[in-house]
Amino acid sequence: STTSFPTVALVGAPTDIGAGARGASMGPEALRVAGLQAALESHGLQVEDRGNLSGPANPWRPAVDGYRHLDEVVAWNRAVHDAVYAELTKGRLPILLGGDHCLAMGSISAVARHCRATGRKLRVLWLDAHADFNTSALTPSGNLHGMPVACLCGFGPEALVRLGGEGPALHPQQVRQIGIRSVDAGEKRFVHEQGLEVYDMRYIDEMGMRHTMEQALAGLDADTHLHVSFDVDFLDPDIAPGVGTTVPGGPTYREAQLCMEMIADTGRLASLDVMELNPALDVRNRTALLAVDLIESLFGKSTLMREHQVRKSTFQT
Ligand code: 4U7
Ligand code: MN
Ligand code: MN
Ligand code: MN
Repeated sequence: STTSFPTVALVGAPTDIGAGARGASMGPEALRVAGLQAALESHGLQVEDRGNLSGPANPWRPAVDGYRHLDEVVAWNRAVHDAVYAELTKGRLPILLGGDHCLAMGSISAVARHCRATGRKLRVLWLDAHADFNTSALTPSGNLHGMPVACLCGFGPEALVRLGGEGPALHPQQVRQIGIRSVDAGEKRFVHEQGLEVYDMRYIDEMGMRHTMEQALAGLDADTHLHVSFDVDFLDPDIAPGVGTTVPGGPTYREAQLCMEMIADTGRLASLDVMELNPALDVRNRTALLAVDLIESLFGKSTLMREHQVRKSTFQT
């Protein structure tokens, strides 16, 4: 059956305030130039581009007490939180165009607040080469794009942990991480201690992407809001060179397509982050074009073809 989506709202957050390389600030425009809006519209979606948020410039300073640019990261995330929350309240499906991955604190805190207000369950799929579960004590870099999952789970500075109001936005059990292949030593211990559900590249190699996604998507129901946080460095750098933190050995084009298609099949996608695209490191906007192609699949590009298949997904009962 054809999935119908609410109107999509594109929200640009042009900053690299939490990253270790400059350039993700150009991500939103590269995604627009790659034709994101027209691509989604070609599948029958209504799309409204809200333009770009604004916030402090990147002062490019060293870490203080384990954080780089904490005040600026807080300011940007407040802007993202307010914008994403406003779109959810209006019944829109927000797509955050990053920007570095620290901004997922703003978007996911808004999604969690919306789910609390509407009594819905929340599941977060974290597609990334990295676990992004560092704290100020564990981080080797001080870069806040390596800490958003920890902060969302309550392990971080007050101003970031409380972006969406009282208490942490997420419980670790609401998160599924896919594609992980670079985790720092202390971060790895903390991931295990907190019981995050991680489908790393070894798991995907052994079990395949289909089984991986069946596991990661198990248990979704009609009351579940599914949020996808897509760090473009999830993808193998051979197909996606335009990111600041490449790690070899990521999902291939076909594996990434299947991942997106199986998410689309659930019919539960309700918000999305597209993060860490760095046009300064890209080759003729190739990575942005690939991201647009994959986002199309996330919104059901291949649904027509799938209707001729007999495969039945385990989560559709
Ligand atoms: B991204 C790193 F040390 N773990 O914390 C860190 F390897 O949003 C990288 O996933 C973080 O791209 C990468 O600085 C953050 C590093
Ligand atoms: Mn990453
Ligand atoms: Mn990330
Ligand atoms: Mn990165």
